[in-house]
Amino acid sequence: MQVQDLEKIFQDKIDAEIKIEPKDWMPEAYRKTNIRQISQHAHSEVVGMLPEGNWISRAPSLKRKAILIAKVQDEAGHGLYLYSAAETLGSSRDEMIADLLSGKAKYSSIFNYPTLTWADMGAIGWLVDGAAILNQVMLCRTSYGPYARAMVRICKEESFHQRQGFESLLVLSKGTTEQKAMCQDAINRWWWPSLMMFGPKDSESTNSDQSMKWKIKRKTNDELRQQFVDMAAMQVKVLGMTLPDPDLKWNEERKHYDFGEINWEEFWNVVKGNGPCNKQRLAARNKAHDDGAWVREAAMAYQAKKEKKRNAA
Ligand code: FAQ
Repeated sequence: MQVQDLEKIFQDKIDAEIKIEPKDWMPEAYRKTNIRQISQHAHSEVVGMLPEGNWISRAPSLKRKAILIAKVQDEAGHGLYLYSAAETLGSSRDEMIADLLSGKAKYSSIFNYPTLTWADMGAIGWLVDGAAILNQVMLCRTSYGPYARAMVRICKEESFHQRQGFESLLVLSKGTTEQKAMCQDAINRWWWPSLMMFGPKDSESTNSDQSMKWKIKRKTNDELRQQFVDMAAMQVKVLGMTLPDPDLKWNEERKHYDFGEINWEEFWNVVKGNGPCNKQRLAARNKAHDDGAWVREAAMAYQAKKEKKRNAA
């Protein structure tokens, strides 16, 4: 069969909402785009454990500590489902992890910001998980089967994460003057980086057009960002706090909130590795990988021993 015919069958399937599965024929660029996006997503979950892990030992109560440990553990699990989904496309986990550790692979810009106070745990839950969910609900319907199925469970957990973050901020927002100020300060610092999570403006997004045609993405970066702004602008009122944007204003004609210009220079600077914590994050991941070498070696030795026994039997 000619490549054009295969391409037509492939696109027809996508148009008919039939999932693409690992053994199906797919254009090489579709495979590559999925490996890129899924592995970046997996790396984000794994690096995303670091800013919150920083507060486990300093959580203000046993309840908050238990919740935070469970949340960080969930992120590790998400990373593992996603690496597995990417492996079905022919990329090995070792390769993907090597690319993360060398700094070649990208991960979400948001995790290169520091977590300075306890309120940051609430702000990450509310804003960062909130932004992640909007994007991930869309990905439950992505065209590549293993990615879509991984996202279903991830979304259930992320929605719990978001609610716990909001609840944690709600408690602070009703607390002492210092707690209220800490809550507002965390919102101020996490707001703009959360908007950047959705990626560059549609006009600057190099991958969006093709990814929309292949239904890898179902909504554009700007559409999702607007949805997020509309949601947060309402929810912040419940907290009795404000979002740090003087241009944020309901637009009756558009039926959406208008909002100010994102600092794209800052975004690209962080993406290129020069954010406040990029070097620290990569150093922490490299150290964890090196420190865990003996565990991987022991697991491999155990597996080899089991196989030897099985073959001898
Ligand atoms: N950071 O053409 P586009 C989470 C890159 S999970 C860094 O628009 P695309 C859970 C992009 O890769 C958060 N780089 O790209 C959690 C591309 O470069 P490339 C992660 C970014 O792929 C919560 C270039 O810019 N979620 O938070 C970013 O069509 C709390 C041009 O951009 C996902 O990964 C960025 N923010 O759209 C964990 C979801 N944005 O690769 C712990 C899956 C863009 O060509 C605690 N990913 N770039 O060299 C996606 O949906 C998409 O990849 C987008 C970007 C929407 C992120």
